[in-house]
Amino acid sequence: MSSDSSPPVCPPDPKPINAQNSPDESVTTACFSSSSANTTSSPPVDIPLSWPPDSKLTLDWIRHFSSALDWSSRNLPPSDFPSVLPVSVFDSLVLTASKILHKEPNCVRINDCLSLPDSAVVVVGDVHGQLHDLLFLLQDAGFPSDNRFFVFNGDYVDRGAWGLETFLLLLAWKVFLPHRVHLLRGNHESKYCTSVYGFEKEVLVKYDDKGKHAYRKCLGCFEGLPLASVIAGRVYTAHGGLFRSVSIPKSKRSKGKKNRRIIFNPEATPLSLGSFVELSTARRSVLDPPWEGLNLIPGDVLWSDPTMKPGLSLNKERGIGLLWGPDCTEEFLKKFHLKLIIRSHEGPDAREKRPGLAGMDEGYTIDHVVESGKLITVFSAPDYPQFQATEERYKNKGAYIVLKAPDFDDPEFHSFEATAPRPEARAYYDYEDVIDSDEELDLASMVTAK
Ligand SMILES: [Mn+2]
Repeated sequence: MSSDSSPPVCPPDPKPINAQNSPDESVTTACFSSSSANTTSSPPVDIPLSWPPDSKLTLDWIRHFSSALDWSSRNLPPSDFPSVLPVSVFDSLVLTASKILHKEPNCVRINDCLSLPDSAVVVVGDVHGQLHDLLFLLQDAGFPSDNRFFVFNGDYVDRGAWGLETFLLLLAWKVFLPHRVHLLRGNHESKYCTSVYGFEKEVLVKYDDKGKHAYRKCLGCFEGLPLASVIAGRVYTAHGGLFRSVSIPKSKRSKGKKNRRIIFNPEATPLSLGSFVELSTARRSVLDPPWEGLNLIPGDVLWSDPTMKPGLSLNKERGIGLLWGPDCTEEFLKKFHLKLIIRSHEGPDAREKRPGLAGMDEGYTIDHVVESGKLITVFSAPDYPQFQATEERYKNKGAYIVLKAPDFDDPEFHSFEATAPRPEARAYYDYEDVIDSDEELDLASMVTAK
Protein backbone atom coordinates (compact mmCIF):
# COMPACT_ATOMS: atom_id res chain seq x y z
CA MET A 1 0.00 0.00 0.00
CA SER A 2 2.91 2.28 0.39
CA SER A 3 4.39 4.07 -2.57
CA ASP A 4 5.79 7.44 -3.54
CA SER A 5 2.29 8.79 -3.36
CA SER A 6 1.65 7.56 0.14
CA PRO A 7 0.24 10.25 2.39
CA PRO A 8 2.67 12.47 4.27
CA VAL A 9 3.72 11.25 7.67
CA CYS A 10 2.34 14.25 9.37
CA PRO A 11 -0.12 16.68 7.84
CA PRO A 12 1.96 19.67 6.87
CA ASP A 13 -0.20 22.49 8.19
CA PRO A 14 1.44 23.22 11.54
CA LYS A 15 4.83 24.79 11.77
CA PRO A 16 7.74 22.52 12.61
CA ILE A 17 7.86 21.39 16.18
CA ASN A 18 11.35 22.65 16.57
CA ALA A 19 14.14 24.23 14.60
CA GLN A 20 17.68 23.01 14.71
CA ASN A 21 20.29 25.45 15.83
CA SER A 22 18.34 28.57 15.24
CA PRO A 23 18.28 30.33 18.57
CA ASP A 24 16.18 33.20 17.25
CA GLU A 25 13.48 30.94 15.96
CA SER A 26 13.53 28.00 18.25
CA VAL A 27 11.11 29.49 20.71
CA THR A 28 8.67 30.85 18.17
CA THR A 29 8.64 27.75 16.00
CA ALA A 30 8.66 25.50 18.99
CA CYS A 31 4.94 25.67 19.41
CA PHE A 32 2.31 25.43 16.72
CA SER A 33 1.40 28.97 17.44
CA SER A 34 1.98 32.53 16.44
CA SER A 35 4.81 34.55 17.91
CA SER A 36 2.34 36.71 19.80
CA ALA A 37 1.15 33.65 21.68
CA ASN A 38 4.69 33.09 22.81
CA THR A 39 5.26 36.61 24.00
CA THR A 40 2.14 36.37 26.10
CA SER A 41 3.23 32.91 27.24
CA SER A 42 -0.20 31.54 26.57
CA PRO A 43 -0.32 27.86 25.68
CA PRO A 44 -0.38 26.99 21.96
CA VAL A 45 -3.13 24.42 22.43
CA ASP A 46 -5.95 23.91 24.88
CA ILE A 47 -4.63 22.64 28.16
CA PRO A 48 -5.07 20.58 30.19
CA LEU A 49 -5.16 17.77 27.66
CA SER A 50 -7.97 15.29 28.01
CA TRP A 51 -8.04 11.58 27.27
CA PRO A 52 -10.13 10.70 24.19
CA PRO A 53 -13.44 9.16 25.29
CA ASP A 54 -12.90 6.13 23.03
CA SER A 55 -9.27 5.79 24.24
CA LYS A 56 -8.08 6.10 20.64
CA LEU A 57 -5.18 8.49 20.26
CA THR A 58 -4.88 10.37 16.98
CA LEU A 59 -2.05 12.14 15.22
CA ASP A 60 -3.67 15.41 16.23
CA TRP A 61 -3.67 14.39 19.86
CA ILE A 62 0.04 13.59 19.68
CA ARG A 63 0.73 16.86 17.91
CA HIS A 64 -1.11 18.78 20.61
CA PHE A 65 0.70 16.82 23.27
CA SER A 66 4.14 17.50 21.70
CA SER A 67 3.34 21.14 21.40
CA ALA A 68 2.02 21.42 24.95
CA LEU A 69 5.07 19.64 26.36
CA ASP A 70 7.43 21.87 24.45
CA TRP A 71 5.55 24.98 25.56
CA SER A 72 5.30 23.95 29.20
CA SER A 73 9.01 23.09 29.34
CA ARG A 74 9.74 26.69 28.35
CA ASN A 75 7.02 28.58 30.18
CA LEU A 76 5.82 26.74 33.27
CA PRO A 77 7.51 25.76 36.50
CA PRO A 78 7.85 21.94 36.65
CA SER A 79 5.32 21.72 39.48
CA ASP A 80 2.64 23.04 37.08
CA PHE A 81 2.94 19.92 34.93
CA PRO A 82 -0.52 18.61 35.98
CA SER A 83 -2.04 21.72 34.39
CA VAL A 84 -0.85 20.27 31.07
CA LEU A 85 -1.40 16.58 31.77
CA PRO A 86 -3.69 15.89 34.72
CA VAL A 87 -2.88 12.75 36.66
CA SER A 88 -6.06 11.06 35.37
CA VAL A 89 -4.84 11.47 31.76
CA PHE A 90 -1.36 10.36 32.79
CA ASP A 91 -2.96 7.23 34.30
CA SER A 92 -4.88 6.42 31.12
CA LEU A 93 -1.84 6.92 28.92
CA VAL A 94 0.52 4.87 31.07
CA LEU A 95 -2.02 2.10 31.67
CA THR A 96 -2.90 1.79 27.98
CA ALA A 97 0.76 1.72 26.93
CA SER A 98 1.71 -0.62 29.75
CA LYS A 99 -0.90 -3.18 28.67
CA ILE A 100 0.47 -3.17 25.11
CA LEU A 101 4.11 -3.38 26.23
CA HIS A 102 3.64 -6.19 28.74
CA LYS A 103 2.12 -8.38 26.01
CA GLU A 104 5.12 -8.02 23.71
CA PRO A 105 7.79 -10.72 23.62
CA ASN A 106 11.28 -10.12 25.07
CA CYS A 107 12.62 -9.84 21.55
CA VAL A 108 10.30 -8.05 19.15
CA ARG A 109 10.42 -9.28 15.54
CA ILE A 110 9.86 -6.45 13.08
CA ASN A 111 8.94 -8.06 9.77
CA ASP A 112 6.02 -5.98 8.48
CA CYS A 113 8.58 -3.64 6.94
CA LEU A 114 9.53 -6.42 4.52
CA SER A 115 6.17 -6.34 2.77
CA LEU A 116 6.13 -2.55 2.32
CA PRO A 117 8.38 -1.62 -0.61
CA ASP A 118 9.31 1.92 0.48
CA SER A 119 9.53 1.27 4.15
CA ALA A 120 12.28 2.40 6.48
CA VAL A 121 13.18 1.60 10.06
CA VAL A 122 14.67 4.36 12.18
CA VAL A 123 16.82 3.20 15.09
CA VAL A 124 17.28 5.65 17.97
CA GLY A 125 19.75 5.47 20.86
CA ASP A 126 19.79 7.03 24.34
CA VAL A 127 17.62 10.14 24.77
CA HIS A 128 18.05 10.79 28.53
CA GLY A 129 15.29 13.31 29.05
CA GLN A 130 16.42 15.70 26.31
CA LEU A 131 12.89 16.40 25.07
CA HIS A 132 13.75 19.13 22.56
CA ASP A 133 16.37 16.98 20.87
CA LEU A 134 13.85 14.14 20.61
CA LEU A 135 11.26 16.50 19.08
CA PHE A 136 13.86 17.56 16.55
CA LEU A 137 14.86 13.96 15.80
CA LEU A 138 11.26 12.87 15.18
CA GLN A 139 10.71 15.69 12.77
CA ASP A 140 14.07 15.28 11.05
CA ALA A 141 13.66 11.54 10.56
CA GLY A 142 9.98 11.87 9.68
CA PHE A 143 7.29 10.87 12.13
CA PRO A 144 6.31 7.23 12.59
CA SER A 145 3.78 6.17 9.95
CA ASP A 146 2.50 3.14 8.10
CA ASN A 147 5.84 2.64 6.36
CA ARG A 148 8.19 4.39 8.77
CA PHE A 149 9.02 2.18 11.73
CA PHE A 150 10.91 3.27 14.81
CA VAL A 151 12.97 1.24 17.26
CA PHE A 152 14.05 3.12 20.36
CA ASN A 153 16.93 1.42 22.13
CA GLY A 154 16.08 2.62 25.66
CA ASP A 155 17.38 5.15 28.22
CA TYR A 156 14.53 7.64 27.83
CA VAL A 157 14.85 9.05 31.34
CA ASP A 158 17.44 10.27 33.89
CA ARG A 159 20.03 13.02 33.74
CA GLY A 160 18.09 15.39 31.45
CA ALA A 161 15.36 17.60 32.94
CA TRP A 162 12.44 16.30 30.82
CA GLY A 163 12.55 12.54 31.29
CA LEU A 164 8.85 12.40 32.15
CA GLU A 165 7.85 14.39 29.06
CA THR A 166 10.15 12.28 26.87
CA PHE A 167 8.83 8.98 28.18
CA LEU A 168 5.17 10.01 28.01
CA LEU A 169 5.52 11.33 24.46
CA LEU A 170 7.05 8.03 23.36
CA LEU A 171 4.27 6.11 25.13
CA ALA A 172 1.72 8.19 23.22
CA TRP A 173 3.37 7.22 19.91
CA LYS A 174 3.39 3.59 21.07
CA VAL A 175 -0.34 3.68 21.83
CA PHE A 176 -1.10 5.42 18.52
CA LEU A 177 1.01 3.07 16.32
CA PRO A 178 1.81 -0.03 18.40
CA HIS A 179 3.15 -2.02 15.43
CA ARG A 180 5.27 0.80 14.08
CA VAL A 181 6.84 2.23 17.23
CA HIS A 182 8.92 -0.11 19.35
CA LEU A 183 10.20 0.97 22.72
CA LEU A 184 12.93 -1.23 24.17
CA ARG A 185 14.18 -1.06 27.71
CA GLY A 186 17.43 0.67 28.73
CA ASN A 187 19.36 0.15 31.93
CA HIS A 188 17.98 3.49 33.16
CA GLU A 189 14.43 2.18 33.02
CA SER A 190 14.97 0.68 36.45
CA LYS A 191 14.32 1.56 40.06
CA TYR A 192 17.98 1.82 40.95
CA CYS A 193 19.07 4.15 38.15
CA THR A 194 16.02 6.43 38.41
CA SER A 195 16.63 6.83 42.15
CA VAL A 196 20.22 8.01 41.54
CA TYR A 197 20.09 9.92 38.26
CA GLY A 198 17.05 12.12 38.72
CA PHE A 199 13.91 10.61 37.21
CA GLU A 200 12.31 9.65 40.52
CA LYS A 201 12.76 13.15 41.92
CA GLU A 202 11.57 14.68 38.65
CA VAL A 203 8.27 12.79 38.83
CA LEU A 204 7.84 13.68 42.52
CA VAL A 205 8.34 17.38 41.72
CA LYS A 206 6.09 17.35 38.64
CA TYR A 207 3.19 15.42 40.22
CA ASP A 208 3.65 16.59 43.80
CA ASP A 209 1.13 14.80 46.06
CA LYS A 210 0.43 12.32 43.24
CA GLY A 211 4.15 11.96 42.57
CA LYS A 212 4.69 8.64 44.32
CA HIS A 213 1.72 7.17 42.52
CA ALA A 214 2.97 8.46 39.15
CA TYR A 215 6.51 7.16 39.75
CA ARG A 216 5.16 3.71 40.68
CA LYS A 217 3.13 3.61 37.47
CA CYS A 218 6.22 4.50 35.44
CA LEU A 219 8.20 1.72 37.11
CA GLY A 220 5.41 -0.74 36.31
CA CYS A 221 5.58 0.35 32.70
CA PHE A 222 9.39 -0.02 32.62
CA GLU A 223 8.98 -3.65 33.64
CA GLY A 224 6.91 -4.25 30.52
CA LEU A 225 9.40 -2.83 28.03
CA PRO A 226 10.79 -5.50 25.69
CA LEU A 227 14.55 -6.14 25.75
CA ALA A 228 15.55 -6.43 22.12
CA SER A 229 14.41 -6.40 18.52
CA VAL A 230 15.27 -8.16 15.28
CA ILE A 231 14.55 -6.02 12.23
CA ALA A 232 13.80 -7.78 8.94
CA GLY A 233 15.50 -10.91 10.25
CA ARG A 234 18.87 -9.19 9.75
CA VAL A 235 19.47 -6.56 12.42
CA TYR A 236 19.58 -7.22 16.16
CA THR A 237 19.11 -4.20 18.42
CA ALA A 238 19.30 -3.88 22.20
CA HIS A 239 20.38 -1.19 24.65
CA GLY A 240 23.60 -2.84 25.89
CA GLY A 241 24.00 -5.74 23.51
CA LEU A 242 24.87 -9.43 23.70
CA PHE A 243 24.06 -11.81 26.52
CA ARG A 244 25.31 -15.05 27.97
CA SER A 245 23.94 -18.55 27.82
CA VAL A 246 22.31 -19.56 31.08
CA SER A 247 21.49 -23.08 30.07
CA ILE A 248 22.99 -25.58 32.42
CA PRO A 249 25.79 -27.63 30.93
CA LYS A 250 24.99 -31.36 30.94
CA SER A 251 27.95 -32.13 33.16
CA LYS A 252 26.58 -29.77 35.85
CA ARG A 253 23.06 -31.18 35.93
CA SER A 254 22.25 -33.10 39.02
CA LYS A 255 21.83 -36.80 38.42
CA GLY A 256 19.03 -38.94 39.64
CA LYS A 257 15.61 -37.59 40.49
CA LYS A 258 14.19 -35.27 37.83
CA ASN A 259 12.90 -32.71 40.26
CA ARG A 260 15.93 -32.47 42.42
CA ARG A 261 17.05 -28.88 42.96
CA ILE A 262 19.65 -27.87 40.42
CA ILE A 263 22.91 -26.76 41.91
CA PHE A 264 24.53 -24.43 39.47
CA ASN A 265 27.15 -21.81 39.99
CA PRO A 266 27.34 -19.48 36.97
CA GLU A 267 30.63 -18.04 38.23
CA ALA A 268 32.27 -21.41 37.86
CA THR A 269 30.87 -22.03 34.38
CA PRO A 270 32.76 -20.69 31.37
CA LEU A 271 30.87 -17.91 29.62
CA SER A 272 29.29 -18.56 26.25
CA LEU A 273 26.88 -16.54 24.11
CA GLY A 274 23.19 -17.05 24.67
CA SER A 275 20.59 -17.93 22.05
CA PHE A 276 17.31 -16.32 21.02
CA VAL A 277 15.45 -19.19 22.67
CA GLU A 278 17.11 -18.29 25.96
CA LEU A 279 16.42 -14.60 25.40
CA SER A 280 12.76 -15.35 24.78
CA THR A 281 12.37 -17.25 28.04
CA ALA A 282 14.14 -14.76 30.33
CA ARG A 283 11.99 -13.08 32.96
CA ARG A 284 12.18 -9.41 32.07
CA SER A 285 9.61 -7.94 34.45
CA VAL A 286 12.12 -7.10 37.16
CA LEU A 287 12.74 -3.57 38.39
CA ASP A 288 16.48 -4.08 38.72
CA PRO A 289 17.89 -6.89 36.62
CA PRO A 290 20.04 -9.11 38.83
CA TRP A 291 23.80 -9.41 38.35
CA GLU A 292 23.90 -12.88 39.88
CA GLY A 293 21.74 -15.98 39.94
CA LEU A 294 20.03 -17.62 36.98
CA ASN A 295 18.09 -14.66 35.55
CA LEU A 296 21.12 -12.89 34.12
CA ILE A 297 20.01 -12.29 30.55
CA PRO A 298 18.06 -9.03 31.12
CA GLY A 299 21.05 -7.51 32.97
CA ASP A 300 23.40 -8.54 30.17
CA VAL A 301 21.17 -7.17 27.41
CA LEU A 302 20.81 -3.82 29.20
CA TRP A 303 24.32 -3.31 30.58
CA SER A 304 26.90 -5.05 28.37
CA ASP A 305 29.57 -3.27 26.29
CA PRO A 306 31.75 -4.27 23.36
CA THR A 307 35.52 -4.31 23.60
CA MET A 308 38.31 -4.81 21.09
CA LYS A 309 39.72 -7.66 23.16
CA PRO A 310 38.54 -11.05 21.91
CA GLY A 311 36.36 -13.21 24.10
CA LEU A 312 33.47 -12.91 26.49
CA SER A 313 34.12 -11.71 30.03
CA LEU A 314 32.33 -10.19 32.99
CA ASN A 315 31.97 -6.40 32.75
CA LYS A 316 33.97 -5.58 35.87
CA GLU A 317 33.94 -1.82 35.25
CA ARG A 318 30.16 -1.69 35.42
CA GLY A 319 29.80 -4.56 37.86
CA ILE A 320 26.99 -6.05 35.75
CA GLY A 321 26.70 -7.42 32.23
CA LEU A 322 29.44 -8.58 29.89
CA LEU A 323 32.24 -7.37 27.69
CA TRP A 324 32.37 -9.02 24.28
CA GLY A 325 35.02 -8.95 21.59
CA PRO A 326 34.86 -8.91 17.77
CA ASP A 327 34.98 -12.72 17.71
CA CYS A 328 31.72 -12.82 19.70
CA THR A 329 30.12 -10.32 17.32
CA GLU A 330 31.10 -12.64 14.45
CA GLU A 331 29.83 -15.73 16.25
CA PHE A 332 26.49 -14.11 17.06
CA LEU A 333 25.94 -12.70 13.56
CA LYS A 334 26.92 -15.92 11.84
CA LYS A 335 24.98 -18.27 14.08
CA PHE A 336 21.75 -16.32 13.75
CA HIS A 337 22.17 -15.21 10.11
CA LEU A 338 22.30 -11.53 11.01
CA LYS A 339 24.16 -8.64 9.37
CA LEU A 340 24.18 -5.97 12.04
CA ILE A 341 24.07 -5.41 15.76
CA ILE A 342 22.91 -1.92 16.74
CA ARG A 343 23.27 -1.06 20.40
CA SER A 344 23.45 2.17 22.41
CA HIS A 345 24.34 2.75 26.07
CA GLU A 346 27.68 4.57 25.71
CA GLY A 347 27.76 8.35 25.48
CA PRO A 348 30.75 10.64 25.07
CA ASP A 349 31.57 10.39 28.80
CA ALA A 350 31.66 6.60 28.78
CA ARG A 351 33.66 6.49 25.55
CA GLU A 352 36.28 8.81 26.97
CA LYS A 353 37.24 5.96 29.29
CA ARG A 354 37.27 3.20 26.65
CA PRO A 355 40.67 3.02 24.98
CA GLY A 356 40.54 1.23 21.63
CA LEU A 357 36.96 2.30 20.92
CA ALA A 358 36.03 5.45 18.98
CA GLY A 359 34.61 8.56 20.67
CA MET A 360 30.94 9.48 20.48
CA ASP A 361 31.41 12.95 18.87
CA GLU A 362 29.20 12.11 15.88
CA GLY A 363 26.56 10.18 17.86
CA TYR A 364 27.54 6.80 16.43
CA THR A 365 30.54 4.50 16.08
CA ILE A 366 31.27 1.37 14.10
CA ASP A 367 32.92 -0.80 16.72
CA HIS A 368 33.47 -4.17 15.10
CA VAL A 369 33.78 -4.97 11.41
CA VAL A 370 33.80 -8.75 10.98
CA GLU A 371 33.22 -11.24 8.20
CA SER A 372 29.48 -11.54 8.70
CA GLY A 373 28.72 -7.86 9.38
CA LYS A 374 29.16 -5.01 11.82
CA LEU A 375 28.56 -3.84 15.34
CA ILE A 376 27.36 -0.25 15.69
CA THR A 377 26.74 1.99 18.70
CA VAL A 378 24.16 4.78 18.30
CA PHE A 379 23.61 7.54 20.85
CA SER A 380 20.84 10.09 20.28
CA ALA A 381 21.39 12.66 23.03
CA PRO A 382 23.46 15.56 21.61
CA ASP A 383 25.38 17.91 23.91
CA TYR A 384 25.16 15.28 26.65
CA PRO A 385 24.83 15.20 29.59
CA GLN A 386 22.52 18.18 30.01
CA PHE A 387 24.03 18.99 33.41
CA GLN A 388 27.77 18.98 33.88
CA ALA A 389 29.95 20.15 36.71
CA THR A 390 32.68 21.43 34.40
CA GLU A 391 32.64 24.35 31.97
CA GLU A 392 34.03 22.20 29.21
CA ARG A 393 31.35 20.17 27.48
CA TYR A 394 31.63 17.20 25.16
CA LYS A 395 29.59 19.02 22.50
CA ASN A 396 28.81 15.65 20.97
CA LYS A 397 26.29 15.31 18.18
CA GLY A 398 23.43 12.85 18.49
CA ALA A 399 22.60 10.40 15.73
CA TYR A 400 19.90 8.08 14.48
CA ILE A 401 20.16 5.29 11.95
CA VAL A 402 17.86 4.67 8.98
CA LEU A 403 17.55 1.15 7.57
CA LYS A 404 15.83 0.99 4.21
CA ALA A 405 14.00 -1.58 2.12
CA PRO A 406 14.61 -4.04 0.65
CA ASP A 407 17.52 -5.32 2.75
CA PHE A 408 17.55 -3.11 5.87
CA ASP A 409 21.21 -3.94 6.46
CA ASP A 410 22.98 -0.92 4.95
CA PRO A 411 22.74 1.70 7.71
CA GLU A 412 22.38 5.39 6.88
CA PHE A 413 23.76 7.55 9.68
CA HIS A 414 22.16 10.90 10.49
CA SER A 415 24.03 13.08 12.97
CA PHE A 416 22.44 16.18 14.45
CA GLU A 417 23.35 19.02 16.79
CA ALA A 418 21.54 19.84 20.01
CA THR A 419 18.55 22.13 19.83
CA ALA A 420 19.74 25.50 21.09
CA PRO A 421 19.20 27.24 23.28
CA ARG A 422 17.90 24.64 25.67
CA PRO A 423 15.23 25.99 28.01
CA GLU A 424 16.52 26.80 31.49
CA ALA A 425 16.01 23.96 33.91
CA ARG A 426 17.40 22.59 37.12
CA ALA A 427 18.77 19.10 37.50
CA TYR A 428 16.88 16.56 39.61
CA TYR A 429 20.06 14.91 40.89
CA ASP A 430 23.30 16.11 42.36
CA TYR A 431 25.32 16.01 39.16
CA GLU A 432 28.41 17.38 40.86
CA ASP A 433 28.52 14.45 43.23
CA VAL A 434 27.05 11.65 41.16
CA ILE A 435 29.69 9.87 39.16
CA ASP A 436 29.77 10.81 35.50
CA SER A 437 28.92 7.55 33.85
CA ASP A 438 27.15 4.41 34.98
CA GLU A 439 30.34 2.49 35.30
CA GLU A 440 30.79 2.28 39.02
CA LEU A 441 27.60 1.05 40.50
CA ASP A 442 26.84 0.65 44.11
CA LEU A 443 25.55 -2.86 43.75
CA ALA A 444 24.69 -3.13 47.43
CA SER A 445 22.12 -0.37 47.04
CA MET A 446 20.61 -2.21 44.09
CA VAL A 447 19.72 -4.94 46.54
CA THR A 448 18.31 -2.66 49.19
CA ALA A 449 16.47 -0.52 46.64
CA LYS A 450 14.08 -3.39 45.95
MN1 LIG B 1 22.59 3.07 29.19
